[in-house]
Amino acid sequence: MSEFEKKVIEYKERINNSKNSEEILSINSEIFGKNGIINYEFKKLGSLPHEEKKKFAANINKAKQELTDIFKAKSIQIQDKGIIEKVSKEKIDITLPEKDFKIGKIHPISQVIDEISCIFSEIGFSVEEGPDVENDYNNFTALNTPENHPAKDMHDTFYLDEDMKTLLRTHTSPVQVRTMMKGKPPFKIIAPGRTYRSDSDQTHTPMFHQLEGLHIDRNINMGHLKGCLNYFIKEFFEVDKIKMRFRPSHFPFTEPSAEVDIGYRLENNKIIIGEGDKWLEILGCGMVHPNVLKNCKVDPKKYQGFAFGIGIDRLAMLKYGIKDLRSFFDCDFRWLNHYGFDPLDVPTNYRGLSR
Ligand code: 2NM
Repeated sequence: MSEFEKKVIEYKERINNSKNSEEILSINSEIFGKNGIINYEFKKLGSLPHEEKKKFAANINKAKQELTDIFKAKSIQIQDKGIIEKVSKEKIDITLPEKDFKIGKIHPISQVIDEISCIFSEIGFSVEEGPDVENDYNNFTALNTPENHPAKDMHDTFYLDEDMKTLLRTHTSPVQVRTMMKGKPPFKIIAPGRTYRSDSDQTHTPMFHQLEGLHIDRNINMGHLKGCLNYFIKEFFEVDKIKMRFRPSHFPFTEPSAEVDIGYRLENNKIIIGEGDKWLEILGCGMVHPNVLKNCKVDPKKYQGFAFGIGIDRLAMLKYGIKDLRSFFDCDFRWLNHYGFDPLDVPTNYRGLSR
């Protein structure tokens, strides 16, 4: 056996016994590198007699191929081992109990928005959203609000620039404006979301939540509005029958306009909705003003419809017996743990909205 053949056997063994990629790479350069044994052997070719050259070269190439194959196989083996080791280190035992396990809760306002969306989706309304930062046109002008209207006053509206063109929306109506502008009638949407007014006391927070609805089609009238609201209030309070009354009112964007009261009574200081002789104001509504339709590129000669606006926070307080409006925004974990909802218990109509 030649010196070269002995070396080849030795290297095969060393490759097979190598433990990691650094080791195998250094062996690789000892074999195939510039000063490696393969090159060293090939250099001897020049001094050999012609008839021996072919056999000698073939012998080197055979060894080279064998070493290459072993090297490749061993490399893959080392790589796989590395992956297996890494994965087994990263493995977590999901059957072990978590030490500091805290379950999150859904905020009552989010819960109520989900409930309301669910109720209206059942009768064909879809949910639309828009930005909190609005322009003066979408928030006021398009909605038929005159330039001198008190709502536009600095005391009520948070303006974000000096020329009073950019503001925090004071209601979600700009969402309806955007919806009408970008689409074609009929429209049947609700728009829940955050709204802002410069007002802060026991019953007002500067950020609050509103839900507005809009139904525009060829022959929509106040009968449809009454039926829709009657259905909504019954579903929301999860009662079979409710008392409801419409009082004439005024909004720039509707004509005629009304405020809606629902009947209730008190039992041990708890509000019972649907019976009794007390009245609670819960929402504003009306038939969308023709000027609003015109401003939103809807032809008032062909289309008409109703709109309504509800304060979500007060509705949530009523339904879930929350006494202080400001507690909604205190971010007190103990409060949320008590009043919040199970994240996996999503409201649905068929199995009940709230449990
Ligand atoms: C209310 C009361 C009455 C209302 C009107 C519109 C729009 F964009 F269609 F003109 N959206 N919402 C509306 C009508 C809101 O809130 C008390």
